[in-house]
Amino acid sequence: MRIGLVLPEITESYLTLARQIGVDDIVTTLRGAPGAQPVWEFRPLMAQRQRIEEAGLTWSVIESLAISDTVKLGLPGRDQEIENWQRSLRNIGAAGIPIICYNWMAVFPWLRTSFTTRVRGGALATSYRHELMQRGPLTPHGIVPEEQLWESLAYFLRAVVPVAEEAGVKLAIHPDDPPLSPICGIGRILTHPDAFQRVIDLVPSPVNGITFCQGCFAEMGADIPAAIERFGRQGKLFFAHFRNLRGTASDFSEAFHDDGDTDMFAAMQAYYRVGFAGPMRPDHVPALEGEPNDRPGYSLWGRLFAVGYMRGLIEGVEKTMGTAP
Ligand SMILES: [Mn+2]
Repeated sequence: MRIGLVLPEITESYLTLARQIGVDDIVTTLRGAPGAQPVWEFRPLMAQRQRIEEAGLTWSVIESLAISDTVKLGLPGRDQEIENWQRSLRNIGAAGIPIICYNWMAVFPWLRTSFTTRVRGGALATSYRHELMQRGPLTPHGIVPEEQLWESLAYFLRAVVPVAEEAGVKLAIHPDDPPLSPICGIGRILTHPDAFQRVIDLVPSPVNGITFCQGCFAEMGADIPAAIERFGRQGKLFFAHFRNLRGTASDFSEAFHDDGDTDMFAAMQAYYRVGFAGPMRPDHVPALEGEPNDRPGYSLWGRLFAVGYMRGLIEGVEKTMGTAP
C-alpha cells in the first residue's frame, strides 16, 4: 500500500517530513492554480514533479484540477472550458502524473456547518447538520435538478475520457460531501454507491474510475468493506481517502481515524483483498492542542497521527493476510 499526503505547501522541509513518517506519494495541485490560469502548462507541472521526485517521493495525484460551474451546470461557454481542461490533461500526462481527482459538486464545495466541534480530548473537528444548512436561501442558480448534472457530467466525460486515455491519466471522481441532494436548491448526484456505478458505465474506459473517499461513503451509510469490494473488483479504485466519522450524511462529526463509526481494520483488509495498492491518503483530521485550526480538516499533527495509525493497520493486515501489494 502506498500512503499519500497533502502538504500545506511544497517545501523541502515538508517533503523531508513526509519521507520521515513513511509517506510515498504527494497529493497536490499546482501552486497558483486552480483558477489562476485557464490551462495548466507543461513546464511548471514537470518542474514540480521533478522537485518532489528529487526529495524521494512521487507526485501521483493531482487533487484537484478544478472544473468550473459553467461546465458542471452545463451552461453556455462550457465547450471552451472543456477544451482548456483537455489541454491541461495532456500536459499533466506529459509531465507523468498518473491520476486526477475531481468532483462534480456544483456551486457548493465540501460543506460543513461547524469547524469547531469538540471530539476526543477537545480536538477540533468539522461537522455537518443538514437541518441548519437547509435554512439558507437558494443560490442565484435557483433550482438545479439532478438530471441537469448527470447530463453535464456525461457530456464532460465523453469529451475528456478519450483524451485521458491518450494522455495515460486516470480520472478519479470524488463523492459529494455531504452526499445529500438538493442543498439549497442545488442538486447533488454522487450521493449513493450506485451513482458511482452509473459514472463508470456512462463512458466505459480503463481511465474512468473513483476516488474512494471513505468518509463520504460512511456518510452515505454504505457498508464500507462491501463498497471497496464492489468497485475494487472492477479495477475502479484509483485513489482512496482514508477517513472516519460519527453519524451519517444529515448529521455527522468527523473523528480521529481510530475513533469513529467505521471499522478501519476491516476497511484496510478489504483494500488488500481486492488488491488495491494505493495511493491512499489520510483525509480530514481534527486540529490538535497547540496548533492553529486555520486549515480545518488539514492540520498537520492530526495527519501525522493518522499516517502512523495507517501504517499500523497496514502492518497488521499484511501480517495477518500474508499479502503485500
Ligand atoms: Mn475526501
